[in-house]
Amino acid sequence: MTTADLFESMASPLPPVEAIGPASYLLRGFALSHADGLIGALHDIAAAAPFRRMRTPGGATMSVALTNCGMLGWVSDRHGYRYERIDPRTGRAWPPLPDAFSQLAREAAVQAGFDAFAPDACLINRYLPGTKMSLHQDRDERDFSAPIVSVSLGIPAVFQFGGMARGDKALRVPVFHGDVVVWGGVDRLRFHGVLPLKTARHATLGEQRINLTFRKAG
Ligand SMILES: O=C(O)CCC(=O)C(=O)O
Ligand SMILES: [Mn+2]
Repeated sequence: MTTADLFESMASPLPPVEAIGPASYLLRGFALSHADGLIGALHDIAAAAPFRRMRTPGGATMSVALTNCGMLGWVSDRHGYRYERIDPRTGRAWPPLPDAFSQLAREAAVQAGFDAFAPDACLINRYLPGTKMSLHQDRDERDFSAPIVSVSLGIPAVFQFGGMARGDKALRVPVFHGDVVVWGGVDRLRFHGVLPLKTARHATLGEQRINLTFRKAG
């Protein structure tokens, strides 16, 4: 047995969990073994409900492109932010949440101490180099007792995890392909965002980052 094999055999079966708040966790590599399945399902979702850049209520175009799967999809336009059952682009229901998606989200939630997470919405963001997401709270969901489960795929990014006020100092958490961040409970309404992405290339996804956020919206 080589030294590398020895360390491999000693490795914990569970990926490392790092607390980034009282009820917030970074699960390094948690989605890695599921990543190929997730990416396969993503292609089908994007074929049925294409990525698009939405307008904010103020009239600006978001830099990130998005789509959704699940019973409810998050949308933004000049009337505001909200969840809708019908994709305004296609006039059809959003594609269903694949079982592999909801299972991963539930398992990640359990690792973070949130049992019985039953997501009904998955917002899928596509970041190209240079795009970002400004600090915001996820507050369009009906009740805040369920956590948010956020899965990173593709090129790296820096996730900002702030406080309850927009001006609070934000932690900078580098997130890589397969990493999962879960926040809920007392941290559910913390401000968060993503810094502008540096150019990079991922073996499967190329020059992009895909983020899945699972929510209980309805
Ligand atoms: O891309 C991320 O890591 C965060 C996405 C996010 O906060 C959102 O879609 O509300
Ligand atoms: Mn968010």
